[in-house]
Amino acid sequence: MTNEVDSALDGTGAPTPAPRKNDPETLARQIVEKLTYSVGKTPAEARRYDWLEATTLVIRDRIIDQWMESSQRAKTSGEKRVCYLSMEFLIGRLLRDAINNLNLTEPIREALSRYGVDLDLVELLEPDAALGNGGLGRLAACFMESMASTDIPGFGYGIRYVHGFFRQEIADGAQVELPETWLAHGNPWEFERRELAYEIGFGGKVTTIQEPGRPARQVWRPAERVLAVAYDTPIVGWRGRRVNTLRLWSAQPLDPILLDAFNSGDHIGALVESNKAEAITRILYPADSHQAGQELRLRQEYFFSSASLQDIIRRHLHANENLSNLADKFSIQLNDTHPAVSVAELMRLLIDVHGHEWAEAWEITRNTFSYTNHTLLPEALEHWPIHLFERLLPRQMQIIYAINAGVIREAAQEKGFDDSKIAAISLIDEGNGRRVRMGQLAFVGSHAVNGVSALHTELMKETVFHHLHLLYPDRIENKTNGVTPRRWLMQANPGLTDLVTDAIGPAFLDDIEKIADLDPLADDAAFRERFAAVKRRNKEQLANLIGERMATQVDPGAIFDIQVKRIHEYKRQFLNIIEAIALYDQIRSHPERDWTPRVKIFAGKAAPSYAQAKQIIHLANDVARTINSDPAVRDLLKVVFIPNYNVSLAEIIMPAADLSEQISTAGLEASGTGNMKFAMNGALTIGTLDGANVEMLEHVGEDNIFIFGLTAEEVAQRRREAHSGRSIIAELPLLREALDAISSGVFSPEDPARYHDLVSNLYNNDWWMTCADFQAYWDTQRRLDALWQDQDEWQAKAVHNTARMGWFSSDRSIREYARDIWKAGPDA
Ligand code: GLG
Repeated sequence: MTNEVDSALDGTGAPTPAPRKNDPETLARQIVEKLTYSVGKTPAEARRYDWLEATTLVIRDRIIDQWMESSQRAKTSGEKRVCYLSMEFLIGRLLRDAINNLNLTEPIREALSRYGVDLDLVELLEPDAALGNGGLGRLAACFMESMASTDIPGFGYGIRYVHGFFRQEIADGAQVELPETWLAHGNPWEFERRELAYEIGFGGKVTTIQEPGRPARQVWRPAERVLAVAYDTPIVGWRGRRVNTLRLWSAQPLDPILLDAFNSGDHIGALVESNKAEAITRILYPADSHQAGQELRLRQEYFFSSASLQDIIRRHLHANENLSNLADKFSIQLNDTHPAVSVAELMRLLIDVHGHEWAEAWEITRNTFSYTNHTLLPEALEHWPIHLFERLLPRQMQIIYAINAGVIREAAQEKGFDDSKIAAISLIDEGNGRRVRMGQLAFVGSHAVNGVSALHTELMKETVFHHLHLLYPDRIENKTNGVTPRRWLMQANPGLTDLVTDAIGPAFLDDIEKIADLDPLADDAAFRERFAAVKRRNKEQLANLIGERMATQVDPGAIFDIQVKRIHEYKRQFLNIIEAIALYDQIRSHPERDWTPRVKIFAGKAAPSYAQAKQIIHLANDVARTINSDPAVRDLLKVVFIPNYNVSLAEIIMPAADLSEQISTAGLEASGTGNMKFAMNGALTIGTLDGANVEMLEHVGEDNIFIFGLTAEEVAQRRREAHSGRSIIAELPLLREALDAISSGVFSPEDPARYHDLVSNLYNNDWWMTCADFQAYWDTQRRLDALWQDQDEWQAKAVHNTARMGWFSSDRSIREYARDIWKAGPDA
């Protein structure tokens, strides 16, 4: 890319910056300039982190030119803008992403090498921005990148947490949580926007004002107020074509210190208000697929929703007379129910602040919002006790009651819903001590509601939103997730990217579905060999990391069998560990057989309060310790748990997998996105018919994916019947012996009863179908062992996976959202 675009600034006649040159010579000079004048070091004195800062600043300048151009274009063209409201953006490191998308990787590498500096080592020092928990937050990050790459004027709105997702250490096999401090040394990617600060209220009272000859008005006088201050991060699209904004809100007190209190000697009391305000954006809640029901969480949700809506309204009124046409100019996507209070807040702003009538406000609201559901797990569906909601957000509560009354009227009058159906759609759950149901609120306040895979969307219609679907049958649609091929293929796997470019030319870089041209090369022995060689190098890199971090030697010649994701019972890491134990047993009992060597790799974090998940981490580590030190298994089986899984680690792991474990209990994983990253990088999948695995099967073909186990329907059926694991365990000696070994303390001799409950739970209640699916899983693993012996076959299937996964790009997802839901973007 040339980057030689004139930055049309703001039309004030200010001079435009000169076009920037991108040759290594110029870049090297500019990096040294930044090092001198911004960092204050000479090249001789500079440490690696100084080079990081100088390089980042040079790249940042180039981005800013494009950023201003993109924002100006969106403003003046009046095109519809898309706002993605998300409590989480798991963006990871940004430097490599920016360099790659500006096509500057080689010139920057060369520029730095002139000073003996290695770009790869410099990049490693950038903190990994972990403002998210897992799939949901990472999806938001992929979507931001894809919106910029597909030329959609997208705007991310979220929270600038001071502490992101905790750092995980493993001590004596158990998870330990440590604070994460990504902002400790400043953040060159963000720009504070002091002029963009909004007041956010909490608590207080609502009074009715009745002026003669006018309709009654409600006025909310909050008891507490804090400021939301904007911090903007540029998000660069592919080839730098468009740069969009991620705007994160930070909470600040209106008065930093209460001087009266301070002067009267109450030094701590003087800071109470300020601490309370700042607490709102201090830390990310670490619960994934689980409702975190504390008051602070509701404060966070309302805080960022209100700030974002006030900002959107300001932006709209900049170019429009009033808010009547808001929905023509802005689409707001609610990422899960975390921002669902926005529905009530927008109504409040429209009616109380901007004087719209209820009916018109409701029309605008519904036309503006759309909502994505990410899970059906009952424990993850957000609902807030009425008393808490009312105390914190009294006016929004009134509005929710009024919305509810309208919906119920419609259901009763137009659809003849009876009481039980009304109870199911009501925004108020009368059963559990009266609660506000955020899913229902998001649903009724949106014109489109989507699931994240075909199966999940169908299950949404049948389960959580069954009755709302009957009431509004056109509202639910599917938008299968995707992942950005820039980060997850090009940056994470440069070896494969070069190989593919060499084989089919560079067109797939701009249109990833063209990677399908690779498909016939699966039959070409020479190509397969090169493909396998790339994989081998990636595996060596991961093996080195494991050797360095954990002092465990693993053989890159073995199958790298990998399960990395949040630790959750439904994701069934436990099933994978049991299989490892059964295999260990078999290798010891039958050393004479021709075993296929395997390295089982795990990584992932457990929510700090999720006891079962923490036990599973402990077990994985205990099993690893025992197996890895047993000379009887030689190099045939190794088990590794890599601590502190995050985006950067994933970028090393995904390209190094031979086998991807996607083994959730069918019907419970909404989509998955790790499954896509692995397959794109040529891993074969062993998985259940769950989430997006179902669509991956359709795309890669049944010969190239290894599906086993109960279907979602069978799981639901079994759950309705008795579901003890006892009878299954009695019939399967492999399973029984593995469980006996766990519960008798073979892996935890220092504390033999450690896993007693974990195992006895399985006997009593096989809720996650671990026992029910065990045999099918075992058999499928043994088929894979056999397949590994035929490397031609294995590698051909791996090539088919890479070639056929283009559809799972988040560019495709985003184009579908733009076309069907937002009606925005270049094709609108
Ligand atoms: C959810 C689901 C995943 C899904 C992701 C993104 O559990 O299956 O892929 O959102 O839609 N809580 C999540 O991470």
